[in-house]
Order: sequence, then C-alpha cells, then structure tokens
Amino acid sequence: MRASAARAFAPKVRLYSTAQAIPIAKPTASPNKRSLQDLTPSDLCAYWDTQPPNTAQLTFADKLFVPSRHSPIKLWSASKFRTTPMSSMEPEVAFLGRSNVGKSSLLNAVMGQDVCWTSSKPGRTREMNAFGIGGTKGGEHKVVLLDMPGYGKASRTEWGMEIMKYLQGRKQLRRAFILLDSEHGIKKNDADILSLFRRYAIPHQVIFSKVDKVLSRKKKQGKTGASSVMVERLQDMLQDMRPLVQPDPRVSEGPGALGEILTCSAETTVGPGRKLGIDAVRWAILSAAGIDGSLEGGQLAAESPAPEKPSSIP
Ligand SMILES: Nc1nc2c(ncn2[C@@H]2O[C@H](COP(=O)(O)OP(=O)(O)OP(=O)(O)O)[C@@H](O)[C@H]2O)c(=O)[nH]1
Ligand SMILES: [Mg+2]
Repeated sequence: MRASAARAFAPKVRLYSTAQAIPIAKPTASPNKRSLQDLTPSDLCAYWDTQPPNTAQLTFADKLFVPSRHSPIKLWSASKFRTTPMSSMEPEVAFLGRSNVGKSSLLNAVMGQDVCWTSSKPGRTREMNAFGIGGTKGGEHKVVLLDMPGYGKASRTEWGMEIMKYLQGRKQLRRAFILLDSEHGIKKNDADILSLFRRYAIPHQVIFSKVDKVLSRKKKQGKTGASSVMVERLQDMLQDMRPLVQPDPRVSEGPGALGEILTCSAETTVGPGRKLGIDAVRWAILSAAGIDGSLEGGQLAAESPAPEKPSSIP
C-alpha cells in the first residue's frame, strides 16, 4: 500500500475520533490485489447491529430496483416542507449530506437510471425530489426515495430549517441516510447534523460515498482492484467511526445511528448495471422500508411492518 493512500484515511478520522489512532502502515512490497467485483458487503461495510445481507437478499434487492416502465418514477419536487404532498402513504427514505458528496449520483446508481441531476459544482440539487421505486401498472410504489439539497457550500441558508421540519414532521419517513465523503471524513457540519438526528431521535444511517477514491488511487479506467491492505484499512476506519456515530449512551443526547455503516462508489462499475457497494445500499433501503424479501411463488410473501418512528420526536 502506498503511504499517500494510508494518509487518506487516518488523519481525517482522528479529527473527531476519541478512539486510539491507527498507525500508518509502511508500504508493502507487493500487496495482494482484490478484484473490486469480488468485494462483498462484509469487505466494504461494517455491521454491528445487523447481519450482512446474503446473496439471495442482495439479488432480491437488485431485482426490485431494476428499471421498468413504472419504476423509477419522479413523484414530486418541493422546496418547502409545507408543500410536500401529504397524501402518499408509501415508506420514504431520504438521502442527505454536504453539497457535492454524491447524493444524486448515488441515487442514480441505486435506481439504475440517470433520473437525478448531478454536477461537479456544489449546490446542484435545489429542491427535495421524490422518486417511486418498485411500482407496477396500477400499483403503488414500494418505497419512495428522496434526493435532498446538500448543506454547506453553495447551499440555501434557509435549507437547514426546511430539512429539520421535514425530518421531524414527515410520518412516512423510515430512515435518513447521511452521506459522508470517504476521502474527507466527518466535517463539523456533518457532526452537527448527526447530533441533531440524535437530539430529535430521527432514525439514521451513515453511508460513505466515493469509496473508489480511497480504495484505489488510480484513474477511473484503472480501478479494477484494491489491495487487501486497503480493504483492511477501510474496515479499521469504519470501526474507528463507531464511537462517532454511536456515542456512549451515558453522554449522548439521544439514539445514535444504526450500527451499520455502508460504503459505495456510484462511479465504479463492477458488472453489467452494477456499481460498487450499491447492492448493499439497496438492501438497506428495503430493510428500512420493512420489505424483508421473503419470496413465495415468485411474489413477496411477507413484508414485515414498517418500523415506527420513535415517540420522542416532538
Ligand atoms: N470518484 C467519484 N466521484 C463521484 C462519485 N459519486 C459522485 N461523484 C462526483 O461528485 C460530484 C458531485 O456529485 P452529485 O451526485 O451531484 O453530488 P450531490 O451530493 O448530489 O451534490 P448537490 O446536489 O450539489 O448537493 C460529481 O462530479 C460526481 O461525478 C463516486 O462514487 N466516485
Ligand atoms: Mg444533488
């Protein structure tokens, strides 16, 4: 592993970490290469409170997100919470994070279609945009995904208020996914949002975006593999994140994030229609929506009831 690659992880995590810093390993002569398409959720993600999805669950999730004539479908856009449609009952999950962290790109990868606008300039998404997934002709959508405007650079100043109104007031919301940039780690405004989520008991989960940037330093076309050392270091980084996303309950303002951190790359293809780590994100979305993937005669047999929102939400 190259020393520069090691530096990409360690200092940023230490910034807010209370855990012991991880020593930076010296480069090894010829690190074992792992093919990116062979990396499993257990390699890319950390699961403390949940089980890593198995192959059948990942396949089920991938199938549900396959684009069709009825999915994905743009349902609505809103710039203010009070203008969001209240009639829909389908479970919703929202994607939040700093401007330019890769929310819209991630959602395009998840939905298998470029339905969200993306840009290299921060501040591209200006409204909440809702997309329905898993719909059939004449049928309701199974889950609604929300692409949110980013916070921080080039964001609307009043957006923070609207986002909190949505997160606290939206009955259909099952989970907020907060994206953090793998290369930059947790910044002050990310830490502030995580703290707000805890204070208002909003169910949330962390996803690290752009993991290609830390798994491999090569240009896009050369990104076919990652060294075993880098995969181990990614796991170390995720373990280091635990006290930050799940602070000690004795000092925490409220419930922490789900004990499951995902990493993915919306721009790394690992097979036909497959991007790195996106299958695990799809499974996490379905789990949040209470769709467990039990199959019987080709139909979904059982959908566990959607988790109730904590009663402590004001
Ligand atoms: N290397 C790499 N770049 C990515 C990835 N995902 C997104 N990007 C790039 O990051 C930039 C921002 O992507 P967006 O998806 O528009 O980010 P966003 O969070 O929706 O941004 P706002 O709407 O402005 O808040 C674009 O230049 C993308 O090409 C990824 O997985 N890897
Ligand atoms: Mg966007």
